[in-house]
Amino acid sequence: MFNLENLKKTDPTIAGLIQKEIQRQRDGFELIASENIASEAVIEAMGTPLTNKYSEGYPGKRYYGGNQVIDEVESLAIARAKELFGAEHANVQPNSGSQANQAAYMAFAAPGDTIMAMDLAHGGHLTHGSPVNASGKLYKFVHYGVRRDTERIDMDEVRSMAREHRPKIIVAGYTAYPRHLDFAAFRAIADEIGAVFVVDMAHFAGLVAAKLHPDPVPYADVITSTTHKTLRGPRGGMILAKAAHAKAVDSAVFPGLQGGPLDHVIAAKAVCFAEALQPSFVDYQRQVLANAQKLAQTLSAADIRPATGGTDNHLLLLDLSKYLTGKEAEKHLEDIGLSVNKNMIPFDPRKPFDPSGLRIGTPAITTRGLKENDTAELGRIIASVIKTPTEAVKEQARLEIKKLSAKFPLPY
Ligand code: DSN
Repeated sequence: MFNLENLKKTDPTIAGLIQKEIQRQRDGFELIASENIASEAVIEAMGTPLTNKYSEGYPGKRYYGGNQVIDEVESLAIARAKELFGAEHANVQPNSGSQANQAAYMAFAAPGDTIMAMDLAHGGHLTHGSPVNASGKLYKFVHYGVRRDTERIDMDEVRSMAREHRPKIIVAGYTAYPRHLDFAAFRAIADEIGAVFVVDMAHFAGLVAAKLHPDPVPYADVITSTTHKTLRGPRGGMILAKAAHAKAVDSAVFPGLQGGPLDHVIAAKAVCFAEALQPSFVDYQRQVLANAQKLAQTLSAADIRPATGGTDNHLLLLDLSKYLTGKEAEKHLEDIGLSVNKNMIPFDPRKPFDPSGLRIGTPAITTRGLKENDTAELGRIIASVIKTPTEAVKEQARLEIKKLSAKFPLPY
């Protein structure tokens, strides 16, 4: 339980809202694939006077005095990130995954240059060149997608597009793709055309850290990530790189894009990396995968189709077109205490604000302690509401979710 005593006196309104949000998280389940539940240790590190410090620059080379301790904190975070991923270089300053991606582009491309990435509508990300994002405005993005028949990335298509457009950078990574990526094939294509190969592993970083996922580190020039998804740390970003790219990456983050780093968050990233280096983190990630498999089986058995027929990772992309829209499903599930997000499915005839699909992930429920049997129960409740979203069914589902969530308390 957090001690909000000072906050309650200074700003009871915000204190009350924080308590209300903690209660909301306690009462239901987060099934948003990009969310997780950070440990109390991570949250404690974030809520410290490290926020008071300015430390533009990097350890040993700052623009402000008084950074002796901050240097130790950031150096430790860097060392742990390198150890965790076996990386030659790490930059722990990006404030978010978006800024990590912008820095990767800035390090290797000039405005107007061509970059190739996955189509947002097929599972990519806003910062992979969406026209409404800075990435899409600054660079000329070309997008590969998935095949209509398999709903999987077609590496022959990636290769022929790379040959045709000769991008400076090729990006592999996703927010809504339930399958492994072929890093070796991406690397070979990048080598063929002399492109820089960037992997955005924000979604699956925790699985990589646990060595339960193909490892991009041997193949990618640069890897961007967030620290708060499967990695279960504080909200933030990071970049790993080959030693040869260290200077380009560091200069792009600071002074290229950011000013003073968030030292309190960097301390929390160091804590997160230490947690991820523990054997129990591997057990956790193994359970994330087992729960995703169980959810896929339960929903498939209930005739709710996961795109590609299943999952290799922590997320499912459900095609709901037989029953209701993604927006309707998101609302019905929210009504019973489950947070999910509507999502486009590949070749979706509908629009992003009311698409045909739903994205569901298991990182947060696994942190809560759910095992396969519990996940199957959750899947059965989800299926009942998606297929018959009547008030009576929802009322029953709401009670079942309340009972299930009470069995798996938040750590705070
Ligand atoms: N918002 C994240 C996600 O949900 O995947 C990506 O930035």
